[in-house]
Amino acid sequence: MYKHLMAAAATMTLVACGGGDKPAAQPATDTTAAAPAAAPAGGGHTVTMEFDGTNYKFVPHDLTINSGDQVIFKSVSGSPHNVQFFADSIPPAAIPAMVAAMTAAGDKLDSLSGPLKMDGEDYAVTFAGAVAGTYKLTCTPHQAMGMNMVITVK
Ligand SMILES: [Cu+2]
Repeated sequence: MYKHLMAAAATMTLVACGGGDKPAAQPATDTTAAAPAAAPAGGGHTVTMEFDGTNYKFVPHDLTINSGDQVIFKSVSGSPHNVQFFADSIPPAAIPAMVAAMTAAGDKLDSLSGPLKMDGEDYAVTFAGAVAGTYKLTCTPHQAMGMNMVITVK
C-alpha cells in the first residue's frame, strides 16, 4: 500500500513539475488548427520525395488521380527536391492548367517547376482543369539520378 502511495505521489509530482516548467500549450483551444486552409475540391494524394541511401525517388512512382485532385509532395529525406513537369511530357492541352496550378502553389523556378523544398516541407499541386493523360515529372536536382514519376489523370 505504501509503495502505491509513493508511486502515485511521484507521478503527481512529475505532472505538476511538467505543467509548471512549460508554457501552457493548449492545442484544443486553437480553433484555427481544426479548419483546413484550402480543402481540395477533389481527392487528396500524398507523394513522398526520398533518398533511401542508394536512390532518389518519388513514392509512389506511378499514381492515378482524377482531374481536380490535389497531390501533396512531401520532402522527407535527401532534400532539396522539387517538382518539374516538362511541356513535352504532359498533354499539350493541359499546359495552361498546369502553369496555373504551379503558380497557385507558390514560388516556382519556371512555369512548370515548383520551388525547392527541404525535408519536412510540402508542395501541393491541384490538378484543376487537368485533361486525361500522362504527366511525367522529375525533381530538378536529382533528374540525373533518375528521380521521376508518372501521374496519370483518368
Ligand atoms: Cu530530388
